[in-house]
Amino acid sequence: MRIAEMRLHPIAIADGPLRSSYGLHSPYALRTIVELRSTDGFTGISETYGGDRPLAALEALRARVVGMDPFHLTGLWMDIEAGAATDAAAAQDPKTAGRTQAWLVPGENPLDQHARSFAAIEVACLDLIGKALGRPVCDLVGGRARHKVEFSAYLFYKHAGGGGLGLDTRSDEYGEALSPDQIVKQAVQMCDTYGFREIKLKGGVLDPDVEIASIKALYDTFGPTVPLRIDPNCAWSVDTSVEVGRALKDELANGGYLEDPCAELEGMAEVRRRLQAEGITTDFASNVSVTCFDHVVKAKQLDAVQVVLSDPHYWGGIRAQQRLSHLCETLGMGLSMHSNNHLGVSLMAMAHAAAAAPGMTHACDTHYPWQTAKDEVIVGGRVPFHDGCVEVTDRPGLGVELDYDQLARLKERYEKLEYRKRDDEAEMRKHVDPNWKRVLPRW
Ligand code: GKR
Ligand code: MG
Repeated sequence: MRIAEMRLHPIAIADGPLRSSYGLHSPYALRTIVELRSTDGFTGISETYGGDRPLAALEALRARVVGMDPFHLTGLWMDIEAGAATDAAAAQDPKTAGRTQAWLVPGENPLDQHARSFAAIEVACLDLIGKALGRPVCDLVGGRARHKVEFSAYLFYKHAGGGGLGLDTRSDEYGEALSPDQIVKQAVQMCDTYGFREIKLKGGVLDPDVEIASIKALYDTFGPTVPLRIDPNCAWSVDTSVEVGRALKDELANGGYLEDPCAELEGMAEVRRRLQAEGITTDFASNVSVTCFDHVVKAKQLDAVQVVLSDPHYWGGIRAQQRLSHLCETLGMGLSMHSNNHLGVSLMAMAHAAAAAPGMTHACDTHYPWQTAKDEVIVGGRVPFHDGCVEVTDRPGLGVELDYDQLARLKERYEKLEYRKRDDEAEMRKHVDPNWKRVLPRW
């Protein structure tokens, strides 16, 4: 079996005005659907980051991918990693030089572009192989540790609006959420709809006192059996992180965690040391300071992070996710999963990756509730959740197929859009504050 054809489909999916320390989400999030067709008529698919840069990076692999045997993923990784020198060159670009993930929006970091491109091809190859053999993706990497993968409610402060533009505007399912009460309302609604039993709040948006009050209100509503996490994406200084950690010592206990309170591992290590000196043992998680295997080792040495956020999209795919799981188990670290706006193809890749990773200790993040059926690209519509879980069935590959009519609509929408990269800062200036700039730390 060989890969006969690679098709790249840039798409745009409606997204609400969600806030984070990066700024404001645009009315459409950008994604790319990858389709690989084999010489014997099978098709494998994957979903990854969208816009010009990720698309160009995948395009650059076309000659290497077309003609390859989809089983030969190790050689592909070696070639792509060797080419990562080009990423390093991109890192010298004055616009991004010296900048880590703390300073760049996800999907726009040149340092992990090679891992993101490889992951997109790897997942599509595994889907292709699974479809050819009639076996689910998780079986191709040794089988599953669990049949159901648990996800968490992912709450956002947001302005009124459901995303999309003009005649394509979505209704605002969750409403505005800029206060603790509105966040609780959002949480109750999301947990009722999906059955989630763990909750994450995206912070770094409002004054830390309001965010502390939001977590306390969630704790009062859901009680100590629902683990809570807050993630300000590095918006706080070391001192502020210590104050928040102190204020939320009870609320973030019992399986919860403080995620990327401040920038860089050294900062997180200091916050951890200072809280521990007061007897506060809250776990710290990261998807900003820990984005590759080297970082895990350093995070462990500094005791800066106790829970690593995996994500097959940028850690290098489903097999890398499994290696990360083994590494975290070896180092005695917990494992959760990060997410960005995505559709059902990504959701199923995340579910298979988590199913095949024995060391998952926390429910995975997902932005899925923020997208609607109108934007789903898979046959049969949205992936169902039961009790906050996605079932990993025995259906071949990822277990989903592309709906080509939907794909065409989402591509047409992408073509009409003026922007080609995620720029939450620009969006913030357009709609909230004409002078807004992302500053770290903000508080
Ligand atoms: O969607 O705005 C967002 C999030 O802030 C996302 O970009 C982050 O990558 O979910 C992410 C996180 O946990 O940092
Ligand atoms: Mg995070």
